[in-house]
Amino acid sequence: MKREWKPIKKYEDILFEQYGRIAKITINRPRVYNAFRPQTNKEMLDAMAYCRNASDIGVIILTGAGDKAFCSGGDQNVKGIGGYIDEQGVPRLNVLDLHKAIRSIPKPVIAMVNGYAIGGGNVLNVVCDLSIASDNARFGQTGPKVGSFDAGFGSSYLARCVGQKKAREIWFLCRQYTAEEAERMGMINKVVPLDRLEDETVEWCETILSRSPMAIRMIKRALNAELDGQRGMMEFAGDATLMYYLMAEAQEGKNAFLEKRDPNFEQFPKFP
Ligand code: S0N
Repeated sequence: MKREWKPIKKYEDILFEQYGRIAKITINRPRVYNAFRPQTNKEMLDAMAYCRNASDIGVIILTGAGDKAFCSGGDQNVKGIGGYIDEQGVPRLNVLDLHKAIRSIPKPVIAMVNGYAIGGGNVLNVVCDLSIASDNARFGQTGPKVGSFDAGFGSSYLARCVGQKKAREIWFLCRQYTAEEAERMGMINKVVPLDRLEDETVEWCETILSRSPMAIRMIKRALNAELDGQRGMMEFAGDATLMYYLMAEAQEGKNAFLEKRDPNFEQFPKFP
């Protein structure tokens, strides 16, 4: 089905569009197989911040332009001493900020993998909450071959998904895996023919959108907290506070203070 994606904001390296309550971020650098440079990550971070604040957006799709690549990782043309060189000449690894944003946003992020997901491109796939791939997709890490590695979520969360032995194989050997292999090992959720990729992904989005947003939010937080340590607990706890603020019990405390009276917490039930 042909959908009319409405542009949200114009950028240089990405497309940022919306269809109903679904946002789509497309890395639009097909000439380099959608490799990212600091500018690309800066723009994706800006789009993610928009999605976080927009109450009419409930789920985000991350994909690449064309039918060759989802993302081929860091743009080797701008790799310099200390990182990927931005337009001011500063070396950056700001893709790590994007990883944090994907994990932190309290809405599901789905990787729609339409071709190669290699190096930092596969890390992006791994970091997303869910991954749906076309049957032409290929997955792999290249770090130890091209002078790089991701010892962050690209290792730890990958190992949670595929197991320690497989994660070590993926990183030590730097092989490529087919979409079917990636699905079997738990690196992605589903494989579909390329011409079904967007339909399938939008169907998953619509199912998620029909579910309770607070329940989805809390489950994402809980699943993250297990790996994310104190930061994960902080985000989980922040949402527990949000839920408490929504209760009459919390409002009674604030109202009593403003009305200069003692709070009446007796009225609230003590659950077993
Ligand atoms: C994707 C591959 C396998 C496709 O092979 P194929 O089909 O033979 O096409 P090519 O002719 O090789 O490529 C087509 C054109 O695209 C350009 N290109 C491809 N990838 C890149 C890239 N990453 N940077 C720049 N250009 C790229 C080709 O040059 C070619 O253009 P022309 O025709 O003009 O020559 C194959 O292309 C491939 O293997 N690509 C390299 C993939 C790779 O090694 N990527 C990893 C790079 N490193 C990282 O991603 C590290 C990420 C990082 O910064 C990081 C660091 C710390 C912590 C976390 C991270 C993180 O991101 O996770």
